[in-house]
Amino acid sequence: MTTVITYGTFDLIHEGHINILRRAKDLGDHLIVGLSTEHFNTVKNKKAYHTYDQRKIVLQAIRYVDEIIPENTWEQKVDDIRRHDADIFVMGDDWEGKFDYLKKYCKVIYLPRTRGISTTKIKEDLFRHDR
Ligand code: C2G
Repeated sequence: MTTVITYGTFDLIHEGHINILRRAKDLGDHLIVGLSTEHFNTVKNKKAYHTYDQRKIVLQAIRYVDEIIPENTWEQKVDDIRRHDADIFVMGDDWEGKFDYLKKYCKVIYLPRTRGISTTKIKEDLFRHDR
């Protein structure tokens, strides 16, 4: 069984998130998502609209997601990869190169981001009543 792992906040789920989750799952048999907690969002200087529990409920309903673990720190990835015996680590290419240190533990793949959509853009458009 090929286990794939990826991480993110996954707030206000949109097709960019779905695209990366689908492509990540297509690389293996079992996809684990490290879901950023409120604490870690603060570390990332990110404010999620939905709470961890709300974002987890949404992720759990996505067919590509097999398992969800909390993401609390930058440093936990090595332990996660070892503990879950992950074969492939996937992130969008906005993170290109940032996680190459994980190549010692598993394959590292950066996939092209979906252009034209982001949680920030959704919030800005709604704020401007563009949509
Ligand atoms: N993504 C994408 N296309 C978009 C938006 C996001 O492919 N238009 C991808 C990102 O590249 C990332 C995943 O969707 O791989 C989740 O994105 P975010 O929820 O914004 O997560 P991020 O803040 O990048 O957190 O330790 C890693 C961090 O937790 C990543």
